[in-house]
Amino acid sequence: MEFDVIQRVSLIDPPAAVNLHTWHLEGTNLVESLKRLGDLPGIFRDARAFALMDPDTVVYRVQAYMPTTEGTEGGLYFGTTVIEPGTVGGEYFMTRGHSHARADRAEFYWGVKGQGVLLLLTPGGTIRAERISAGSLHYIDANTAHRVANTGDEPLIFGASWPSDAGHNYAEIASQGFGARVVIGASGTPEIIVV
Ligand code: S6P
Ligand code: ZN
Repeated sequence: MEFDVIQRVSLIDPPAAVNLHTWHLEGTNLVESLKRLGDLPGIFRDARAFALMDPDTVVYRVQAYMPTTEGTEGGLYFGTTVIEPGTVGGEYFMTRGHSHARADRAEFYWGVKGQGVLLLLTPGGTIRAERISAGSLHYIDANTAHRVANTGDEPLIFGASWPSDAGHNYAEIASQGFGARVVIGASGTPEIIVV
């Protein structure tokens, strides 16, 4: 069968890709960041244990595919986070945690590998916690601060997608804390304590 060709559209590879084994992103418009213990003063409860640890210890790495300018309304971003296993005085390694600068912007997280806890905090102070594991899907509602702790003994990998006009507000969590901490409980398993 023959087609009347008006115009051919060239078939191209997309500008970015996800390695489905490591969830490492490759391509253009990627932004990467790495947080070491020394970059995270004041977020763990046990300041003495924190002071005794090597500040160069890597806690987590983030890669984000940001194909539009930050602040663009209607766009989307895609990211992966890898949190190393470890604790500071029995409190699991975790992300800084944030709400969105445009607080009415929601986000998806999904578990890729490892075990973790997603802490969620509403402006009214309600705290929820969801278990993260390979394949878990987490809808982070608008107006909800979020932080992730790695409760396993291997790196925790999770993916995220959020609006390109969401932005980040770290100041609120930094000054007020999260209201809950994920720690090793008496039985040696993760426990969430309200503080
Ligand atoms: C962005 C999204 C994630 C986090 C990342 C690190 O909205 O929630 O990419 O940035 O997991 O967490 P944090 O709290 O240090 O930004
Ligand atoms: Zn977010």
